[in-house]
Amino acid sequence: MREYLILIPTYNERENIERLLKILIESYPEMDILVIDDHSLDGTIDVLKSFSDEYPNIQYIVRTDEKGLGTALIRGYREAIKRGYKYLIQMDADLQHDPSYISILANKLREGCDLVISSRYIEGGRIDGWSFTRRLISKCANIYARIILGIGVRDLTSGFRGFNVSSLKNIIDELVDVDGFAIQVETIYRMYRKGYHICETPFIFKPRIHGSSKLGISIILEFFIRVLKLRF
Ligand SMILES: Nc1nc2c(ncn2[C@@H]2O[C@H](COP(=O)(O)OP(=O)(O)OP(=O)(O)O)[C@@H](O)[C@H]2O)c(=O)[nH]1
Ligand SMILES: [Mg+2]
Repeated sequence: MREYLILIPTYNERENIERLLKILIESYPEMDILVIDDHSLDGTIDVLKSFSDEYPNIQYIVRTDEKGLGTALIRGYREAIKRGYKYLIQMDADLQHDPSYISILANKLREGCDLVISSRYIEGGRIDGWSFTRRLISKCANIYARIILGIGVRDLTSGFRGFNVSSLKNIIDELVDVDGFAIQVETIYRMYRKGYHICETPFIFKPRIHGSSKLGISIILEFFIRVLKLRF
């Protein structure tokens, strides 16, 4: 069994996932890749099939019974535990998460971080290409969660991160099924409560070129409610 699993959730990301998988194969041949797709209808699944036919280290799961980023990631975490990986790298498919940062995350995990977050809100990090409104939502979500939960982490919603799988194993049964990015803060909070070593490294978030965002009002609302429930 290999050490690293890269976990990527997808929903209608055909062009992006094709580009991303090509880069990952070139840059990180030693890592395995698992894509969790929620029955995309844009040809993403065809791309996944052809890559996994050609490269044995690329696998994918198409979910037909469930939908949503949160439960897709939880499924991926469970697979990483079941398959016995030591480290898990989680990233988006839409190329907003530059794969060159994976080596930094991997190093941090080796150095002893249980969870390492690619952070847009520490020195050296930033967001390129988001609208004012999108920035505002992200900023408010982070300030809100930091105050309510009392955690010092600056970027609680970043989906580009690395886990030590043995620590993930100790929180997996506490994770509540959520649809959207509330899962990102949920995992941080559970690990923080257990006293795990959480690190942040600076990261420049890139604009989305292909495909479209899946962020909607219900996912934003879910986040604000879920944070309250976590705390109280
Ligand atoms: N499996 C699965 N993946 C999803 C779902 N919703 C989003 N994703 C994936 O999760 C990642 C993040 O979703 P995005 O819509 O890009 O969210 P975001 O990056 O916060 O928002 P943008 O900056 O607007 O793109 C992408 O790889 C999506 O394809 C879903 O319901 N199921
Ligand atoms: Mg995105």
